Amino acid sequence: MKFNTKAIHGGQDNIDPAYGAVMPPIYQTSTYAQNKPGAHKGFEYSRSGNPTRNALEKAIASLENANYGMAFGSGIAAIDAVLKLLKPGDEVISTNHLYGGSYRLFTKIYEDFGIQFNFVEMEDTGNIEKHITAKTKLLWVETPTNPMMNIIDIVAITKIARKHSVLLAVDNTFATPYLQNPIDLGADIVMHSATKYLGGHSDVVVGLLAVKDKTLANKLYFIQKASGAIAGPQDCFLVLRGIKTLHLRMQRHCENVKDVAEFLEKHPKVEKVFWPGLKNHPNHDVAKKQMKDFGGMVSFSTRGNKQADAEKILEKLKIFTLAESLGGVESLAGHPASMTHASIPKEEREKLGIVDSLIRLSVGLEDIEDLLEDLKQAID
Ligand code: P1T
Repeated sequence: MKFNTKAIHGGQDNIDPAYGAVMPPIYQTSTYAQNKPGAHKGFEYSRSGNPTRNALEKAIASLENANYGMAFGSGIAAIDAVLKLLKPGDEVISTNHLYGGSYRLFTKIYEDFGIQFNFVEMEDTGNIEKHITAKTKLLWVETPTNPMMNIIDIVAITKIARKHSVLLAVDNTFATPYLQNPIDLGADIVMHSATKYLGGHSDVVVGLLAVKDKTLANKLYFIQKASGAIAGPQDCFLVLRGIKTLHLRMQRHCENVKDVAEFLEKHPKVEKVFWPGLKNHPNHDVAKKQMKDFGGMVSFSTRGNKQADAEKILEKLKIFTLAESLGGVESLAGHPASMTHASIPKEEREKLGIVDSLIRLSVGLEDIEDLLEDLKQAID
């Protein structure tokens, strides 16, 4: 099946053997009757498996050209499950640009459990090999990065991961499987905050993993069951419903963001625009090579770099809602330094370009004329 067909049908065969419902029913049950001990219809207890969750897990495996999927209670819970593959003393090399909550999980939880993280600029792959030791077990990549929209070359990193026999995990939240399939590029694990584009309607918090290898999948299923951070059936249903229009929504997000980025670039009060579709973006060529289009997110800073200016713009926006999160049908605007990336120390944050005037936009599906007008009146 091609992508659009997979978004609607992928992994969804025989989804309701009871009545043939076209959408997977919400199996709001904790447990399943057994005829005699061990004689059941494939499900025993909803922490270890639930038919609605199973449908979503199959859907994400299909979309990411993987063989196995796992659904968790949040994107962070999905990342947490990947980190539980590690042991004290192990080392991780992570991109230095990443979602603030991932950074917080790494440094405030897992460093205390004896795992060491090296945050390196992965746009230059030479930096990675410099930090690899016999203890390195995992490379953690986020691309495009949140909120600077840097692009990391997944194929180049795959070569390093293979050479040193370490796992490569890619947070594919910003790109979605519509734009980029890390497993096809050689990654071992793909992670999604399905809270964003996959759910697509800002009404659910869910995390997903997809993997190809059976042994790795079994370890992750064990962690999912043993640690228990599963997604509930109602939430899985909402993500399944969102996925059915992913291709249409992403296409329009990409069209709208292009016009927004071009508008921002020309505005005299805007200093810099961060969007991988711009020819002057430092990783534009890599983005063109590994992504189908450039996504729905754009960030920009204003001349003079004053937080007060960013705050004024954010207060004046009418159609863009000032809120954390991204990837819904509605346009959102955020101030990374005080919101999504506040957990990164100021000095570190500024080195990454997350300056006080930086504004991040999740460009939604409204009419582009209205979005441009809203930005114009707020920035003017
Ligand atoms: O929020 P949650 O579903 O737990 O997902 C965490 C997460 C992981 N990875 C990336 C790239 C993310 O952007 C996020 C969540 N991000 C936001 C809430 C935000 O506004 O950026």
